[in-house]
Amino acid sequence: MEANILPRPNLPYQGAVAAATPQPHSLNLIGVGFDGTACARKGAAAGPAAIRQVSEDIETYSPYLDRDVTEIRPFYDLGDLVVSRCGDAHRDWDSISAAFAVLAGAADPSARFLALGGEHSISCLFIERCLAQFPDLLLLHLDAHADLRDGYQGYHYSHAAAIRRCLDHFGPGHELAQFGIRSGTREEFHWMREHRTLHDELPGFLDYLRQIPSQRPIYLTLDLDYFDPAFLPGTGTPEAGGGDFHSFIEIVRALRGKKLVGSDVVELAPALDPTGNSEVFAAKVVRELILVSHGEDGYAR
Ligand SMILES: [Mn+2]
Repeated sequence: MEANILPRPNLPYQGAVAAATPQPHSLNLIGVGFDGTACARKGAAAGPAAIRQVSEDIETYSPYLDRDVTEIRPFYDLGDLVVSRCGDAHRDWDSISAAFAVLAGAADPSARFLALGGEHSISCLFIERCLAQFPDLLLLHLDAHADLRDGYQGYHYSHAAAIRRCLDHFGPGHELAQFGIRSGTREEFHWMREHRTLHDELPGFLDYLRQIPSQRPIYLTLDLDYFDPAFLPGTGTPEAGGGDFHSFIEIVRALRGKKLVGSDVVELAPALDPTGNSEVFAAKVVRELILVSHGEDGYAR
């Protein structure tokens, strides 16, 4: 199985222990540097390495959660999933998918993942695993885009189809809730309204999050273009009118005490922001997700 993982990261995310295999009853960070179907501007392949590197420069303590990544149970950084770059995004996707199947197949069901993208299409690998594990999984989707297209530009697993590919595996007990969406086709917006998945206002969304039973498994997929490009320009398909860091923190705080069983942070394209601010922003977002993935007892849920 180690053959499917790149050599251990020289520099794991700050506070993480480098590991070669997914660790049970623990949070496991893993990078997937794939941006093969990115339609506008590529560069998300470099996201995981940038987040790890700048994580060294931010504090381990979160004043928002009053917790410190050095004080929770050990969490792990597996490095990056091997991504072939043959130039054909279809074949590259197949290789990622096969590598993930080996990794997930060997992982104990209690192993939790926090995936670092890469483009948004990679999320469905991790979400599919959680949908299979938890018949009542709630999928939270923060994004600028609806990502409900049934494929895009010839790619079934396009990043513009990230959520649609997850819906392919939805059962009757699964639920989708979306926030931040401000771009899509008329059909996508009709679908979201018809299925009442889209939350328009932050206060209402926070109320919705707070009423989630503490034992209900939740997966959070965060496309960084959820944030306004004024704050985070380093992403492939920026969209004006987005959220700020404070809105994200309110969401994270509403998830405290909940059962977050998986998450991902995708679409950071470091080269698109020469100031370097976007990757620092993303590393801080990841810190909050690491912390909120652990219960008050310090264990991953
Ligand atoms: Mn997306």
